[in-house]
Amino acid sequence: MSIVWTRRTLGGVAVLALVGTLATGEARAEWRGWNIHVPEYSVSQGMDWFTEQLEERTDGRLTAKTFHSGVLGSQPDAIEQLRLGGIDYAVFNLGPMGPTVPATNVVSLPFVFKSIDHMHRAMDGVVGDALSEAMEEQGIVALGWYDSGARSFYNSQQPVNTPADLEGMKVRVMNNDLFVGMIEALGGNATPMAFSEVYQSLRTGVVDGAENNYPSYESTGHYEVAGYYSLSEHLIIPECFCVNADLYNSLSAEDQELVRELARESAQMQRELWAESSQEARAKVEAAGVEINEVEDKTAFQEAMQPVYEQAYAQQPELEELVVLIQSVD
Ligand code: GTR
Repeated sequence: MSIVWTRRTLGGVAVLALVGTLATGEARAEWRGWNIHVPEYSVSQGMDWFTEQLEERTDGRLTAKTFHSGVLGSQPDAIEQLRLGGIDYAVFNLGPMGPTVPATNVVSLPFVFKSIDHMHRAMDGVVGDALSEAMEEQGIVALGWYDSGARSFYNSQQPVNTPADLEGMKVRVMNNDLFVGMIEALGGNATPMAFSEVYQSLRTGVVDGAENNYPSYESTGHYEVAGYYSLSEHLIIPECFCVNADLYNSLSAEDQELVRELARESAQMQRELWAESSQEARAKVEAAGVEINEVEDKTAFQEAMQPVYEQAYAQQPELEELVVLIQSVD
């Protein structure tokens, strides 16, 4: 048993309490959380609510601090850090989770969900359960599913209406070969790159475009340097509130339940904020002069991206069953 000092507030007065970490052994006094987004982002707000509640509901026995804006490193690195215990909890997009937990690749297949609501129903049910199990085998406990809307293409050159408009274009993708295949299937050149590097790369022409949802397009300032946003909505990828498995398993059954409940509630709250913030972000980029276009014929993109499924099934046959599982959800 190790002894640690934690601070807690009683009736507004800060007091120091001496507590033993008991079964938690080496666990940090204050959990350390990774987040890629700026503090105003819906994901950040959900995580902040979680940390406040955790401290309040345990009278300061459990405390956590979230480091926003990616200051603890890139997402692929943070996923590894979370498995090793250098980071205790995080909200990750499942896109870059694929190299670590291959089953999660299923949600990175283009047009795999019918809608954002369909994604929520699937993740809150059988699909979420199957992916949680696969993640747990890699030391990651998924406690709740956050929203990340739908991702669309944007670039500095021209509106994208058909796959041919992406031909020869240099497009930044998240770190996962699946997305490289996706851009290649459309005739573009894919560049996997950390989120934090995209702004400069767009500005200097290292890449011509990227793809993301409205809130990320807006909060990163990408709209300032890539003014064409085309509503292809080709990817709907959920995000997970994840905790390091050793830490989670070291908690009492009651604390596990509390942490799970708070993560779920924070996800619920974030989903509501998401819907609002997407509209706000759209209004903001439009007001700044971004040209937004609907993509009339999404089937053309769906058909052009079909090879992504074939390649993925060839490499990971179990994905086919997971796709069927998604399709079994109404
Ligand atoms: C955002 C997502 C981030 C990150 C980013 C990216 O939509 O919330 O976690 O994955 O996209 O494109 O790297």
